[in-house]
Formats: sequence, structure tokens, C-alpha cells
Amino acid sequence: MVVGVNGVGKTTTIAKLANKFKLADKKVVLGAADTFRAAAINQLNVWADRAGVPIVSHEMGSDPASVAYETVDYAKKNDIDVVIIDTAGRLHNKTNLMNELSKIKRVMGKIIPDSPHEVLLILDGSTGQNAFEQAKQFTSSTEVSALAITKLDGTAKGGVVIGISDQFKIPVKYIGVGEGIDDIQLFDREAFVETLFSKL
Ligand SMILES: Nc1nc2c(ncn2[C@@H]2O[C@H](COP(=O)(O)OP(=O)(O)OP(=O)(O)O)[C@@H](O)[C@H]2O)c(=O)[nH]1
Ligand SMILES: [Mg+2]
Repeated sequence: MVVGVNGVGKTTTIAKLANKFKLADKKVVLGAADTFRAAAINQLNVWADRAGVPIVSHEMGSDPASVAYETVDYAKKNDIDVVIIDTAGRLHNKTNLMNELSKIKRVMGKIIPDSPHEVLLILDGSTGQNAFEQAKQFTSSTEVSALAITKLDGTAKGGVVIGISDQFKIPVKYIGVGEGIDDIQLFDREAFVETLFSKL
């Protein structure tokens, strides 16, 4: 399950992960549980096509939790290895969003107990201190198990994530380094710290 505020790179990161798992010979399915915007569903559909993986989607405005439920159900019936659920980054208000995320998480567990096995919080590396506030919000309503920092291909170095990872005790797993499907890397602490202190 992939969470984060709007525009941080959730959908793009999902596409990258889908591609990565597919190349590792895993069977992948995507769930378009960001039903808040029609464009979000289309965007995920395009990426699913590009990565060559199936997708479960309903029309805009439909219940995101039911999309998630159906996706996990599809995965179970079709022997899928990896389910990746896209979620909305914004709703009419923050409380709605957080309640919705809890609900999405809960319904998945009805089909596969203990799922989702990972809740990945996406943070935009160029955000600065506001990323702390985001981490606080999301960790209070869902159990975030890992972080991904996007947009590290620009001038941003994403140093804020060190404090976030430390304070919330959540490991950083991936970094995003571009808009393309291959532009994802496993987080490498030493390389990250080297970059932080390197001269441009
Ligand atoms: N340069 C760069 N751009 C990125 C990266 N990841 C995502 N983007 C861009 O950031 C923009 C937003 O990405 P999305 O994946 O749509 O973000 P989102 O979190 O799904 O946004 P919402 O669906 O609106 O909540 C897009 O233009 C992406 O191409 C990255 O690692 N580097
Ligand atoms: Mg999105």
C-alpha cells in the first residue's frame, strides 16, 4: 500500500516498483484505489500497460476500499506475488483521507490476514521540513513500515529524511531519481550520506 500527500510521486513510484518486480519474475497487480480523480486512474492504467501488469480499477468516485479488496482478491485467485495499491493524496479534508487509508488497510486484511505487508510512505525529497508534518499525519493513521524519497535527481538532497527516519523509526527503502520507469534505486545509506556532504 502506497501513501503520501498529493504530487509526491506515489503513482510514479508504483509504476517503477511494478516494473522492478516484473523484471524479477514476480507476478504483479496494481490497484487503483485513488478514485478521487479520474486522471489518477487513467495515469495508473497507462503505467500498468507500460509495465505490462494487470490493474484493478473502478470508476472515479467509487469506494477506494472496495478497489483494494478486489485487487487483493484478484491476487489470491490468480497466484499473484505482489499487490501494489495506489491511494489518494488528498480528499475534501485530511480526516477523511486518514479514515479512508485506515479502511483500505483493514479490508485488505480480510482476505490476506496481516496484509498490507508494507505501507510505503512517499516523501518528496525537495519538500524540506514539511515532510515531518506529513510523516506525523500518516504514521498516526496507518502503520507506515517504510519510506521512499522521490525527486532526488534534482538539486534536492533529501536530508530531511534522516531526521524523519530516526524520529519515527521507519527505514528508508527506495529513492526516486527521475520520471522514467527505471528511475528507482534501493536506498544506499553510504551513498546517500556521501551525496549530502559532497560539493556540487
Ligand atoms: N524528477 C522527478 N520527478 C518525479 C519523481 N517521481 C515523481 N515525479 C514527478 O512528480 C509528479 C507527480 O508524480 P505522481 O506520481 O503523479 O504523484 P502522486 O503522489 O501520485 O500524486 P497524486 O496522485 O496527485 O496524489 C509527476 O510529474 C512525476 O513525473 C522523481 O523521482 N524525479
Ligand atoms: Mg497519484
